[in-house]
Amino acid sequence: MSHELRTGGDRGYLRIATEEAFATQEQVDLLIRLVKDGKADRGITSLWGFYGMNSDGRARQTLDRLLDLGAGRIADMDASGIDVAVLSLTSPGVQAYVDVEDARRVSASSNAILAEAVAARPDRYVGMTAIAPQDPEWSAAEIRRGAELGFRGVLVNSHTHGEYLDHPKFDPIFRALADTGHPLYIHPTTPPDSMIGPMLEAGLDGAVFGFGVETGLHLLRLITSGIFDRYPDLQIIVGHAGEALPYWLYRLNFMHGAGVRSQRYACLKPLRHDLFHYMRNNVLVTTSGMPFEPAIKLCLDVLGEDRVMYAMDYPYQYVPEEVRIHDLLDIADGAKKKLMQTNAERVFRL
Ligand code: 1DF
Ligand code: MN
Repeated sequence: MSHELRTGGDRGYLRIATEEAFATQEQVDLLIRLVKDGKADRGITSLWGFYGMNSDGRARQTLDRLLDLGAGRIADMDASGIDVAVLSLTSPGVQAYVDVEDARRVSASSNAILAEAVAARPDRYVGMTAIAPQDPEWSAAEIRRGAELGFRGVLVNSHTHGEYLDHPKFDPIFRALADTGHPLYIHPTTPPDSMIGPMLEAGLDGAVFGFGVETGLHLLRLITSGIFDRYPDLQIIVGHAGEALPYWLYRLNFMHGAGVRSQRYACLKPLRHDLFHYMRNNVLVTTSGMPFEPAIKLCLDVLGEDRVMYAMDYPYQYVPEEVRIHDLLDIADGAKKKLMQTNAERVFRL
């Protein structure tokens, strides 16, 4: 039971893929330098020691595809029936850099390269702004500049040197998100040194597990810190079927409520709503790397059909067969069109 994968909407919907990565040569060169100089944390040393410096076939091919915003990428989209790719600077973006000037410079130059690619193929590409949380005020200005360049969202590769966006110093970033109305995509990176030890020891620090645990924690910290009470219109997107939070939601909500009531932690303050409310009003999840019917159905059940969006996770998971799995999901036609096309059009204002 297989069908051809064509662009153009022959199945009643366009396919808009929402977590699609690119890299720039400058970004990669600096990551490799960081790793070689021993200045990267353990996770980035593991991740970019592989993708940047290994001759393994998967590493080489992935890097070639990351660096291609031209004909090769469009050909892969055509071959897998992807109409539109929402593009973002690959993990860890510029967030692993120690030098803040490096982070600002590569963030800005990557945004310029992306803006040019989107301008060349506005029919196929949508861009998200890369930021340098090392400098929150600069990042806020870059979010506003990104909106002027035509980007439709902002993507952060989770923690920055072990710091999380619930820290008050990052507030200018949320101010700028509120002013532009852009959604924030929290994409994974490897866990910080303070978390990675037992994962690295077992070879489970990367996309296999560490990514999801760390990114789920990031979103959960933002929710429990009250970010959505301060910014009720803010929309945050996470990939990989919600980085496990939809699955855990009952327990998270129960135990969070109990923790708040017992006043066990000074940092856990009462929120205006329960965790279900924020997940159903402020959070969207994508199916990147999770073409897995039980997980997608759980997300649809927990968050509702307006809050789940398709993603391929190109080029890390360029598996055209997984597009077919999405096409053949046993869900109503209306829900499928929302999943593949119209939720992304609404969220990214396409
Ligand atoms: C991997 C996966 C690496 C994803 C990534 O960035 C990444 C991987 C370096 O498979 O090692 O972004 N991903 O999104 O699943
Ligand atoms: Mn990804």
